[in-house]
Amino acid sequence: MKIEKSQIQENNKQEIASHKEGFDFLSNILVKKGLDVDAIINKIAAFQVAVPSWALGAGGTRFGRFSYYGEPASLEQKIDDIGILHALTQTAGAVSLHIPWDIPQDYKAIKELAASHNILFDAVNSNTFQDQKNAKESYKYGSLSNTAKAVRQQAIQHNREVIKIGEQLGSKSLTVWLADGSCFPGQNNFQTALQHTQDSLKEIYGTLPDDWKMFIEYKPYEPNFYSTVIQDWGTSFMLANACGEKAYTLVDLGHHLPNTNIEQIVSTLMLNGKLGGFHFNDSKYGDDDITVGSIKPYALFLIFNELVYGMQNNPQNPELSWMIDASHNIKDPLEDLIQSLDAIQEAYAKALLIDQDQLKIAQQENDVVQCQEILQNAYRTDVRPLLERARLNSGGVLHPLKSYRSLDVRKNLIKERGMNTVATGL
Ligand SMILES: [Mn+2]
Repeated sequence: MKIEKSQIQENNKQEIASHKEGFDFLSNILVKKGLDVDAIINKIAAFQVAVPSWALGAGGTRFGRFSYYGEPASLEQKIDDIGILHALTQTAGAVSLHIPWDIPQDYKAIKELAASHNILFDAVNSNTFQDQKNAKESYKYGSLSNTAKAVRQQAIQHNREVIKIGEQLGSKSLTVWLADGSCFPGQNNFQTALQHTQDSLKEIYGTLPDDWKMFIEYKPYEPNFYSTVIQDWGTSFMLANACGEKAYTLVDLGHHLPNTNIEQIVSTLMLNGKLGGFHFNDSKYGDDDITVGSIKPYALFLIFNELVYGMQNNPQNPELSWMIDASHNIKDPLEDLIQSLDAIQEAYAKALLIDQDQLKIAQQENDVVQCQEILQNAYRTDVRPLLERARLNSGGVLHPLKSYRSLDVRKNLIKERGMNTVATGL
């Protein structure tokens, strides 16, 4: 299914009057505050988030998996699904491939298909947390950190192949997330495991093309429950520095222990020019991977405040690779992604409203109350009309979820693909 321009125009026709009313009201308020509304809308419109190829099917837990039907059975169908998301939201202009789940069969055809949806290829993701069929070595006891050299070499070789696949698609970055660690005290020698990991990463980094970046993701626990080799941002930062200037830390919102001050981590990394990638999701207890902004929207706003500050003040930090890294156990994945994209845009828009000059003055005067007022005034603003206008200007729909439902997208996908297709992934 492909959403046609005429369908978008038809959907917007019914909503345009109420949108204009809401937009004019908000725009007046913001202009009176001295904000450049057009500049804010342009920034929102330019903000594109990659959708990972594993996010288009129903996610499972270790207890079971419930299909949402009409799932994409091939990489082509996954890209078509992102095309639907992008046509409606104009925010999902990139795909992040997971290898080996989504190795293209025909590169030229896949590139053409993605281009027809205006979708770029963002970071490619390696997988050394699962054993693949016919693999010689097993990752049961780790990959890049494994005690056996043959296993480490297999994992290094896999990452090199992922880079080669990415090069053929126009990707410019590799994301490495390791499940390596230990389940029981004494199982691993921490120093040996870390040293092996650093040496392995350096070998991968050595084959990275000049215009590529390597993102090193961290996570405190799971699937290993006693220790993880790259457990936190500090370890990732240290490894990135050991590799070189093209290596960066990747922050995944769910990969922190409860109540971690993620906004401060973001800020520290950007000051040092080492924040490269960013994965969105939300969590209540652990790496729950639920819809962005569904649990802690204020925390997301505070994180965006630091991201915006960094984007405006840290030329030493590169442009970030943004990706949604969530799974959908009981929702239609496309509806869940629409909600996540919306929450991301909303937090970003609110952060753009923060009066940075006034905040700086209040901070210098140690006016703690005023500092909080400035942040919360921005946070309490209903910015949805700005998001609508950004989508409208880019050719998307005013209300993506409503249009998704009125266009019967899922019903059409089931008709095209059948009930029982299953997407590759976990
Ligand atoms: Mn992630």
